[in-house]
Amino acid sequence: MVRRGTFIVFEGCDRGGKTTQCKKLVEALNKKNIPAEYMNFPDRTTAVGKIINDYLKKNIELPDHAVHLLFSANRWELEPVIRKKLHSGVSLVVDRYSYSGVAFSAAKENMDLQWCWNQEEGLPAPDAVFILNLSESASLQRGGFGEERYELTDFQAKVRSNYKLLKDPKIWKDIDADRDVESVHNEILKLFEEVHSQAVSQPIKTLKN
Ligand code: FDM
Repeated sequence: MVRRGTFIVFEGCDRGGKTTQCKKLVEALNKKNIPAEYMNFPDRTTAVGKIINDYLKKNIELPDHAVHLLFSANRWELEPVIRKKLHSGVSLVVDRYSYSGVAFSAAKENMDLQWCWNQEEGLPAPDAVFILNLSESASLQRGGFGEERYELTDFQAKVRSNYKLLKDPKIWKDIDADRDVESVHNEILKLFEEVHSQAVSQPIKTLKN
């Protein structure tokens, strides 16, 4: 019987090193002959992802609820792929997922956190969420924000507090991202091994309300 892959999600505010750490983890796992692949949300290459990209680049305007549904639809578009890969024994290292979806959308005026979360119900649940926590001072040292929508200090502060509301202690692993890349990577690798040894023999869980 093929043991299923482990589903890991990386979350956290901008500049915490999510993408670097995701890619380093995949590389390290493949070196150890553990099949693993990188995925990221939003996936801007799909039909829905192209609209999201235009929105983030400020080429188009859309109502907040509609945008939230598009980000969610982007995950639903790839839901069959996620399940198929996990069932075939491939571990997935995913750069942002439903937690970003809810934390960012609910940081806007008049957006209800529970309504945002409802759209995620039924998606595959990760075995662990690695949240890269970057302090304000370390964040300032890592340079300025880019030009995309949401890249604003006040908005990111709201996102940060929304993440705290979404924290599920059973699967949430807080990681101090102020440290150098290798130290963070070594901790992540250790955490992955603990999660992987349990997850492979369990069914894939589903996000619930
Ligand atoms: N973002 C990301 C959302 O607002 N909702 C979502 O569901 C997801 C996955 O999109 F500001 C935001 C987070 C970020 C922006 O993400 C683009 P990347 O990781 O910078 O491409």
